[in-house]
Order: sequence, then C-alpha cells, then structure tokens
Amino acid sequence: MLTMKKTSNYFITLEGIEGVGKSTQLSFIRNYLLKSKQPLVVTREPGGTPMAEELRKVLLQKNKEPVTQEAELLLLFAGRAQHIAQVIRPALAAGKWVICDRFTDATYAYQGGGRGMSLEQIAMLEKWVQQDLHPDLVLLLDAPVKTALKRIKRRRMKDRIEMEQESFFQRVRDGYLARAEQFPNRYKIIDARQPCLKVQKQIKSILDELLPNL
Ligand code: Z5A
Repeated sequence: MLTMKKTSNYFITLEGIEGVGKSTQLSFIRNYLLKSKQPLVVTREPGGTPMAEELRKVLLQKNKEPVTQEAELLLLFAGRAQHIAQVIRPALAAGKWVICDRFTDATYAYQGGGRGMSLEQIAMLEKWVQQDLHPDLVLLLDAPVKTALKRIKRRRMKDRIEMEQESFFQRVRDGYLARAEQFPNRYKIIDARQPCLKVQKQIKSILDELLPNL
C-alpha cells in the first residue's frame, strides 16, 4: 500500500542501473496513463529542456579532457535547476503528472554510490536546487548487475558513464537499495529480472493505487 499525499497528479521517477528496462517501462506508463485520460509530461534527466539536453551531451560524451567529479555533479544540478523551473514545476502546477526517467536519486546512486562522492554535499545541492520538490513515487527497477548489463551488451556505442566497470554499477545498485531502505514510503522496488509483462503488471497495480484517488 502506498502511503503518500492524496493529490490529482503525481511526480513519478524511474530509477535503476542501465539495462533494467526503464525506457521500456516508461513507454508502458505513458500509454497506461494516457488511456486513463491523465494529463502528463514525460521527461528525462540528464536533460528535459534544450539547455539541459546540451549539458547531457557534455556529460555523456567521451571527452579528451578528463571530467572531474565536481564538474560532473555541478553539471547535473545545473541541468536539473533548468528542468525543474522550465518543465517540472509548471507541469505539476498545471495539474499534470510528471513521469521522469531518472532524477536526483540517480545522483545519490551514481555520484554518491558509484563515484563515492559525499552524500552530504549532494544533499546540500539538492536542498538548494529543489527546495521542497521531491518525487512522490520512485519506481526502482532492480536487477543484478550481470543481468542488466547483459541486456545492453549488444549496443555498439557506450557513453562515458556506461564505460565504467561492473564494480561501479554494483556500487550504484547498492546506492539505490540504500535509498529505498531510507525512504520506504516513497520507493517501490520492482523485480526487473522478471519478464517484461510481469514487470508491467506490477507497475500497473502501483499506478492503480494512485488512480482511484482522483
Ligand atoms: N546519471 C548520473 O550519473 N547521475 C544523475 O544524476 C543522472 C543520470 C540523472 C544516462 O542515463 C546516464 O546518466 C546514466 C546515469 C547517468 N548512465 N549510465 N550509464 P539514461 O537513463 O539516459 O540511460 P541508461 O540508464 O543508460 O538507460 P538504458 O541503458 O537505455 O537502460 P534502460 O532504459 O533501463 O533499459 P531499456 O532500454 O528499457 O532496456 C534495455 C534492453 O533490455 C532492451 O533491449 C529491452 O528490450 C530489454 N528489456 C527491457 N526489459 C526487459 C525485461 N523485463 N526482460 C528482458 N529484457 C528486457
């Protein structure tokens, strides 16, 4: 049972390591909510506005110049500030659902867990940039690293972060699971090892808990 505020629209994020099926499930969620006649905005991070999409390119391209962890973290929050101001807050204020492929929990998992950056520093930036804004619901698609990476093995091009070692993604997964334990009211862990249709069924039952609130 979800224990969150009753509202007519929700801010939902999808999280997990690469290959767990976020993009696949995002399109299922979009179609399901549209079928239920909910006004919605589907967006992503890094990115979501023209400027933030430019920052995404900078973040994910393989640079000749090494990217410092501090620069990476600040670029993520710079894009997020734009995204929140231009897209997320206006959509929520207009009564729309916002479905976002990754948000700040990814920063805790990748930069905090994966890179070992200070969680306090991330929390400080989060507070500064987001103030009171947090997802109402985080759908964490969780699968063992080997399972997830196997699914994307056939991809020809890997981005800068995808080039990391398996141990990095293990720390990212552990980072997500630690967040889920810290925020049980906000997080729903979905077993992403299951076949796609079973994952969808689980997501559908979570969304159905929200829809009758309307
Ligand atoms: N990043 C960060 O470091 N810090 C931050 O704060 C933020 C992001 C916000 C971009 O992410 C990168 O930014 C990401 C983290 C970092 N880095 N990396 N690496 P992204 O979200 O744009 O890209 P991604 O995470 O790499 O997504 P992805 O690789 O596309 O994975 P996915 O969306 O989870 O998976 P998918 O494309 O839906 O599915 C992958 C394959 O598996 C595909 O062939 C599917 O058909 C198949 N699939 C899906 N579900 C299943 C099931 N259930 N069974 C079997 N096969 C399946």
